[in-house]
Amino acid sequence: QYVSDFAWSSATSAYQIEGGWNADGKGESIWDNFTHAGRSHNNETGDDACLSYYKYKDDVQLLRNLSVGYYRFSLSWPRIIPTGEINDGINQPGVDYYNNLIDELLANNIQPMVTLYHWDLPQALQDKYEGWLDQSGIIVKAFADYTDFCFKTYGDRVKFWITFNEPFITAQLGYGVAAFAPGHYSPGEGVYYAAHSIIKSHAQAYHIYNNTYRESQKGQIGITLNSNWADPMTRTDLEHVEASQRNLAFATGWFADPIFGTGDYPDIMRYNVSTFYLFPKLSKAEKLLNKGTSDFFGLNHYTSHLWLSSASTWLYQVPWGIRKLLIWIKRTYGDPVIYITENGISEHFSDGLDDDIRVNYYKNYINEVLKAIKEDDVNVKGYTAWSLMDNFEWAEGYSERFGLHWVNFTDPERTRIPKKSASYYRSLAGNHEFKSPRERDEFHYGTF
Ligand code: PNW
Repeated sequence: QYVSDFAWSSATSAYQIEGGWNADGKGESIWDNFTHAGRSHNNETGDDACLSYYKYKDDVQLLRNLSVGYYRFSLSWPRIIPTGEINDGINQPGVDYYNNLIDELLANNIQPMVTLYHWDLPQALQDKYEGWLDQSGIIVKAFADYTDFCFKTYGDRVKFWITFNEPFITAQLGYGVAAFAPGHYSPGEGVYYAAHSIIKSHAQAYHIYNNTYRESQKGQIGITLNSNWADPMTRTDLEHVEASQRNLAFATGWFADPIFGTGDYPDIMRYNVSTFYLFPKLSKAEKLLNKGTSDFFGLNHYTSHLWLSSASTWLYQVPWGIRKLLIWIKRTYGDPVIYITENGISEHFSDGLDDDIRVNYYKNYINEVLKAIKEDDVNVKGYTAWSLMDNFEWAEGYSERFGLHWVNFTDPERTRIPKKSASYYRSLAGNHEFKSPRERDEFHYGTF
């Protein structure tokens, strides 16, 4: 009675941990530009962050001590290709940094799970083409060339690729309300065009891998979507049930329907949006290109609407929400393989090593994942704790800590210390599989 081959993992992203923002020929990213303009909390930046550009070997030892078999990290596009366009040249020291990290992981028996785009677009692509707003095809081509280079360079050792992390957040926060880089304000219209070129870019990268590299490299490639569970206030009132469905379609279906479903945007979204704004169309050929372009459903899940809170204004603790969401994904998208690529909770900057809140969060959420696997037959193959260590939390700067390891940001060495949650997580991952006994189902899952 256990789930074997379960992938236990922990995650970070390049801009949030690396530092070395202009080291050894790295190009500027939209997050360098955004934070240097003072647009994050307290004028904080990722210029140094956790200094993982220099301390990656220490990070690998943290992972080893957690007993995880996988590490999810991201590649910084401008560290590899400074202007974003491959014809302008690559940056060899940046390429080597990831070669070294990957080799160090494998030498320690940890498999890399590599995200190709975790929000740090080369600034030059934003300046020249308006980044993801570009509809001419240039941005899609630039991303395709970059991913092709990565498959060619790292694919002999990397067997798990994620094209985009949370395109919803890029579109809405980056090009909608301007809370994230590049800080472009265009809610209601720009957001749909940004999403449009991201979906096309994802599909291109998938096909490049599929056609050119899959056979020899034998890896898998997919996308990671963020999704909150939207619980209807009552199940007996159709209006509330429909509101919940609408929320899931706008937040998750926006990307999941094109990639895991019909190839096209959800109808309900097109009808609602096109009443007020221009809503981009996917041609018949594009729909075919989108459909089925992910070997797994990468899921980042933190919260549901709306219960116990945390240090992040948007994050409420609702363990059973993850189980309902997993069941919804299974039913809506034809029972895909699911990897949970992020789950976790924040504390305040002043909080320390006794992170009981995080221990409880992981205990309760992972227990619900276990129920989804055992009771509901959801095909979950892996679980990833966000984050390996405290890091630069985007617009919130260093004010929120998500780490299993505590980082001393006033120490030039950025010392990392395991929190209570690190030993708790180790106790789960160290078994390499789920062995806990079944728990009885206390909820009723009949209505969606
Ligand atoms: C995700 N929201 O971001 C990202 O993938 C991580 O880089 C990040 O550190 C982590 O979750 C914790 O925030 C999100 O406002 C950022 O709803 C903001 C939101 C959701 C996810």
